[in-house]
Amino acid sequence: MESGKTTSIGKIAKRIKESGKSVMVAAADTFRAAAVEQLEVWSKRANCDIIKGSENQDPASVVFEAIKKAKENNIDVLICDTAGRLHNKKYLMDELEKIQRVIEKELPDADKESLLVIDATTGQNAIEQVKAFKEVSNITGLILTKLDGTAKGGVVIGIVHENKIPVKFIGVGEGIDDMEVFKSSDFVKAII
Ligand SMILES: Nc1nc2c(ncn2[C@@H]2O[C@H](COP(=O)(O)OP(=O)(O)OP(=O)(O)O)[C@@H](O)[C@H]2O)c(=O)[nH]1
Ligand SMILES: [Mg+2]
Repeated sequence: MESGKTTSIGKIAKRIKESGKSVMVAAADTFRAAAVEQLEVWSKRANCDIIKGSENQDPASVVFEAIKKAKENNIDVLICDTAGRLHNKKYLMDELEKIQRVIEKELPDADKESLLVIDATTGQNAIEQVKAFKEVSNITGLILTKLDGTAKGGVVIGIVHENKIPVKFIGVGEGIDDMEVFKSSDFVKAII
C-alpha cells in the first residue's frame, strides 16, 4: 500500500541528519526495482548512505548487511524501508517477521522503533492494518501521512486509544520538509 513509507523515511533521515547524527537507509523493498531507486533518490536528498541488495534478494539479508555496515561505520540510526506491495498479505507479513527476527538477533541491545505508516485517507481499513502488523511486529509508533489533503485521519484516534501506540509524525506534503512532530492538541482542533 502506498501509504508513504519511503517518502517518510526520506523526511526522517533528513531530520536525524540535521540533528547531528549519522543515518543510513536500507532498501529492504527488493520486490520492485523502482522501490530501490526511489529510496536512492531520497537518500541523496537527505544526504545519507544507502545499502542496497540485488534485485529480488531476500529483504532480511539486505537488512542483515545494512546492520553490519552500520556497525562498521558507527552509524547512529539505521532506517529500513520495507515493501508494501507483494503478491499476497501472508507473504508480506512473513517477510516483515523475518526482518524483525534479524534485527532482534543482530541488535539485541539497540533502541529500536517499528513505525507503521498510515495514509490519513485510508479510513477504517487502517484498523485492519494495525491488527495485521501487530501480529508480526511490536509497533512502537505510527506515522500519519497525507494530512495536507482533505482527510483528517480521525480513524487514528480509536487506534491510539485502543492500542496505546503513539503517533510520532505527520506527513503534510510530498517534499522533504513536509513532516511535523505530532501534536495531539492541534490534531483534535483540526478534527473538530
Ligand atoms: N500529499 C502527500 N503525499 C504524500 C505524503 N507522503 C507520501 N506522499 C505521496 O504518496 C505516494 C506514495 O508514497 P511512497 O513513499 O512511495 O509510499 P510507500 O508506502 O513507500 O509505497 P510502496 O513502497 O509502494 O508500498 C507518493 O506519490 C508520495 O509523494 C504526504 O504526507 N502528503
Ligand atoms: Mg515504498
